[in-house]
Amino acid sequence: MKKVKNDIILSVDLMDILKSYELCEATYNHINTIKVGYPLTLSEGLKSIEILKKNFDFNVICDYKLADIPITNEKIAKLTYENGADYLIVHGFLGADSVKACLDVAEQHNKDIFLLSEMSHPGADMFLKSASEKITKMGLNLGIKNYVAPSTKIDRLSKIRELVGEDSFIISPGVGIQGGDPKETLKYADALIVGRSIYEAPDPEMAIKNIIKSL
Ligand code: OMP
Repeated sequence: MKKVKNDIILSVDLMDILKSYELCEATYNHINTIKVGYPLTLSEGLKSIEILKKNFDFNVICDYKLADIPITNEKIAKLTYENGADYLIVHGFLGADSVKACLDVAEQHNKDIFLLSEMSHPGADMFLKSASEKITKMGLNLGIKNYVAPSTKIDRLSKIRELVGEDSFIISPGVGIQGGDPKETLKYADALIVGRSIYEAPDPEMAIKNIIKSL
């Protein structure tokens, strides 16, 4: 993963390209990486990736949490990279062949993926938690260097760090509104994913500055 400025990835989960553009305009001095996903691209199309990437020179992580059979994952990954995404978030519970399909497409485009090891919401404890260490080890066997792990469950985040080692890059969602603590999270993660605490704030630039100050 390329260096994430100020260790903050802005999650642009708005459903309007103009509002997303304004959000990026207000915050781009403080960040170099954004995450977009279904909310924006289903509303405004895949072209939203290039619009934000080109105008602000961002690295873009596309969050589709890919979870399908290999051939379908392959098609979605191809479309996403062709439309400007630098990274794609991929679910691991589908197994090695589905993840490998994404990795292969990433390599063909000189891009990369993030493997979702475990999730930040309470419901993830029902099924995903018991599989997350196996998923992470599968990722390591596939040579994956980038992982997503939750800031809301520091014990799980630290376990995943222990598994992947210091050479891997972990990005961590769930700080702020979901309850995770930014400073504590960065003891184990390389960067924070932050959405509503910034884009729902009355002054997004002030909100991002305050998070940076608190780290
Ligand atoms: P906020 O809770 O508004 O900061 O947004 C968090 C962002 O991270 C959203 O885009 C979520 O879809 C995403 N996310 C999680 O919240 N939890 C996870 O376990 C994984 C993700 C993700 O893969 O980005």
